[in-house]
Amino acid sequence: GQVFRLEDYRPSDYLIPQTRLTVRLAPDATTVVAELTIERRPGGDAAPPLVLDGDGLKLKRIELESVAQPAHEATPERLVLNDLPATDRFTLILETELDPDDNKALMGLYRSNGVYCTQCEPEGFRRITYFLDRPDVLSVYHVRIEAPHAAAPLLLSNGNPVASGELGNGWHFAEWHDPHPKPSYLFALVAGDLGRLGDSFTTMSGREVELGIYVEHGKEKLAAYAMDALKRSMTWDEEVFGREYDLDVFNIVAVSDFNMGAMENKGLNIFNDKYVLADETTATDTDFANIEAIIAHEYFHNWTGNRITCRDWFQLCLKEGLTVYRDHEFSADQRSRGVKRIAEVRTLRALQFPEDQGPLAHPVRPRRYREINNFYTATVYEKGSEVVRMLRTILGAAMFRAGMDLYFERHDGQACTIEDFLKVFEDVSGRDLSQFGLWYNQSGTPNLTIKPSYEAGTLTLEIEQSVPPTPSESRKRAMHIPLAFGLIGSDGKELEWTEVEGASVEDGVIHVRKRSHKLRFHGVAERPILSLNRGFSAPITLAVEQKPEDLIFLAGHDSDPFARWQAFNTLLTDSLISAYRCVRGDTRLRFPSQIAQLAGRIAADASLEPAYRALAITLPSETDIARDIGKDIDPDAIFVARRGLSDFIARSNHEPFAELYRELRDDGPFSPDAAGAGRRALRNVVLGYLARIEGGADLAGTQFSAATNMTDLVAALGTLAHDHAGSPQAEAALADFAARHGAMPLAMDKWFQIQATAPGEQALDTVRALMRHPAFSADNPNRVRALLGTFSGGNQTGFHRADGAAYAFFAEMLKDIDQRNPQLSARLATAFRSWRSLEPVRQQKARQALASIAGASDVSVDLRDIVERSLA
Ligand code: DPP
Ligand code: ZN
Repeated sequence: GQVFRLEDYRPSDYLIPQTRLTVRLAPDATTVVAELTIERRPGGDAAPPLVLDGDGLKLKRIELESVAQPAHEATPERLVLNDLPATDRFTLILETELDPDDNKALMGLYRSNGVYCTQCEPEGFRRITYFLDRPDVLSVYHVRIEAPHAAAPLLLSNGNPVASGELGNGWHFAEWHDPHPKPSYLFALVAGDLGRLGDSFTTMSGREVELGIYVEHGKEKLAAYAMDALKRSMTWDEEVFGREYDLDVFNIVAVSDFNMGAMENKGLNIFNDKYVLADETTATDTDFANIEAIIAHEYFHNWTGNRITCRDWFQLCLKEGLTVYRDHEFSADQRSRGVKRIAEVRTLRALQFPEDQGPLAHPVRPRRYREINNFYTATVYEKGSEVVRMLRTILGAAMFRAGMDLYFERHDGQACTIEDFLKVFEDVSGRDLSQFGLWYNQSGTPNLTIKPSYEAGTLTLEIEQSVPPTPSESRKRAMHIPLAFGLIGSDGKELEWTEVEGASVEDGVIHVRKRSHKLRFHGVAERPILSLNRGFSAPITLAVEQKPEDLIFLAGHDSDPFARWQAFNTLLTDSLISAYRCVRGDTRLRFPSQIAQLAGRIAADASLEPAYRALAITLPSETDIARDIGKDIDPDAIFVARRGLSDFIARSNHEPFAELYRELRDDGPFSPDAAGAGRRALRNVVLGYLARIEGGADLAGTQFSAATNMTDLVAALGTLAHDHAGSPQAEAALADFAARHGAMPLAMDKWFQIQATAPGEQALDTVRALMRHPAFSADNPNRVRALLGTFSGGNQTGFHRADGAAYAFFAEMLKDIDQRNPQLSARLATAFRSWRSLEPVRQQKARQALASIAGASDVSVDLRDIVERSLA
């Protein structure tokens, strides 16, 4: 396939300042008339051909400056006009015909549950009409939608509504005008019969904005939390970034078939319904938190993405990394900052670190791609956010805000690059950020090795940085790593120093810029305990010689919540890895009793937030452990080791945990807020431990029967199905859940997920059987992700069974899904990304499965790209 390269960028020869669309909707024959005002780019070549992008299009009619059928070449993929008017500006009219019902790729215009909707990012608009479908071509859109009134009383597009009326024969129309020039990927259209939850918002300058969230009839109440999150997001962006909304209406539509989480189309966000619909009986606390974050994320794109967009798709992180950073900050302000940060780091390590450490590694700003859809990755999003966070750490809050203000002022209405973004911060601060810029351009997770020593009032830190080689980048340059730290004395207080040499240290941050530093802190009163990478100030791995006593001390005393959590997590990881070695070496498992005592102390420490305590005593996942071991992985041995530690902690804390479980019972009314969620989280982690000891199945069964919210219900169900699989309690609970929630697909996803992640090799048969369940659909991305996605990504012993049967099955499923939805199959295929870190037998089986996809003839560019890069 074709490879696109960053260095090949050049501006388009033509611009399209205005786009008028008339869309006449019918399920299998929708017509789109596009009236494009086209201009030669000032200063461009004399009369280059006009080449418009298409994807599977059928051209029905073409008219150039009122001349019908001008000379042209049209294929489904391209429209070329060589003879163009001599004028600088001309009008091209194109009519295309689409089949929304046949569109299972969910890109372009399609129908989901009877609702017409669009998804155009990154290259879906070219499935609607021929266009310069690239983000640096900004156009003002005027859209007219026509449809039968009965099937589609609701007609929405971007911008403000300007006209509507009846057409006779039961048809009607609506016209929308979006005054803000935008790239085609932000175009959206929705038509259907939906219910509405309405509200309004007064902006900081006193403008009234009408807010609407559209959902299936009867589900309006389930949008209340999303609406609340939207209003809080609008206020927050005004207060924290000075950004105000800029249209008269802001609409959100929830659809049930959607490849992504949501899409930030100007004034008309389209959402996967999983991230809109919630009440306590259908959604977990995690769902509520995700809804809050994604509503905010898409809303924040209005400035970081829409008003200022990307010059080309290599710059995707310009809008995504920055907007993730903004939604993280929002959630931190709405909830608990410390807890939020720990959760972010866990996600980064679970999703981005394996990407950076495997064959799919790429820089935050990639330099080449075959399929841009495959670059909506944890590296672009989550690491991209970490880079913005580091920038703020380096510059300080005030300078960072000044840079953002300049960014909005200087680049409003433009399509920009990462260089433009970095330049505003250089300009406001006078600093040179060229070394910092490597974070965008160099892939791989940097490692810092730190050797501390203390003598006569001087603390010496020998710091070495290295960035491991990644595909097509064997040699790396030294990076600027801001390492937040503290020196802690034996009384738990921060120690001072009088002088420091060997690197610049300011505001509690060591600026590591060279491959090696020898850092000396003078005038330190006693041997300090080192608290390093506080708040996870840099997305790196750390290797520090630190005694277990020091980690125990930090786990009990560090004032930085992340570092405190990290200390205990390191202790847990270390003992899990030693246990894993015992399992593989056939020696008896042993765990230090201090770990169990500390877990008990943290769980019961009322001075700490329950949400923090829950995170602290949650064991690293099997995937976390595999990542930290790094090579020759035997997932079965990891399972045994982890279960061993879990049982050990549970038995050592039986009484206090039982007591805590009783104490945390929630009798009051449900609230999805951080405090309520935190109590439930702690209680359910404790349930997970108690379930491992005698009477555990009854305890979980009782919680299942008594639960009044989805969080407690699925926690109990998961415990039963995983720890007491096949027990009467587990069977009864699974049946009961399906009976109660069979009609609510989003709830059934949880039921699929729990069964798909039940440990052990029988999970494959379970998954096969569930694919025939009436609630399952191989066309719906949420269903597929709930069953096949969680099986491959979240069931280490099931997916990686030693005979390779699950790999072979999964490869067949990918080829099948790929026939309809390449984006989905390609995303699922990333489950193989760490195959080389498996032990040799599994490695061989995984390679065979990948090769069977690579060898198939009718594989999409999307899936082929992932598979071939994985095998390379
Ligand atoms: N919908 C995706 C997001 O908001 C792509 N823009 O991140
Ligand atoms: Zn985004």
